[in-house]
Amino acid sequence: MKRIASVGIILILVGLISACSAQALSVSDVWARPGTADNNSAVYFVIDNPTAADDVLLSASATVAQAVELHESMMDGDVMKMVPQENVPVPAREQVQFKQGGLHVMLIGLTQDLNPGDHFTVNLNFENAGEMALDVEVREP
Ligand SMILES: [Cu+2]
Repeated sequence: MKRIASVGIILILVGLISACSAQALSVSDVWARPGTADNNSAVYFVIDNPTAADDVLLSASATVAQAVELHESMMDGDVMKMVPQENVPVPAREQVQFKQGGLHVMLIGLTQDLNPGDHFTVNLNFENAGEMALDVEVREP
């Protein structure tokens, strides 16, 4: 009887641990617009933070561009302009969308052509979740 009880407790603990590990920050729907060498492109995705802790996207890096910046597009009167972001907060239990006309990872000065179907890597650096390597697919918008 005692033994059955302790097995039960162990199963509960295992269940709790796997529930916790499933609740990690994740990034999905990763894609980039096509571009040619020396021009610019942008990377889009969705960050999902199911955890109880706020996180912050601190920076992004990639070898396919000379510079990589966090930007947000916004309307200034009739003109769409891009504003560099020092970082992007990802609050607890929220999703943050990087999408056309909004937040994006700007690839400045491409070191190679990006054609539809190509894949490359972008690294995101989060305050809590740490470094995350994304497989990016180039796609027509
Ligand atoms: Cu931009």
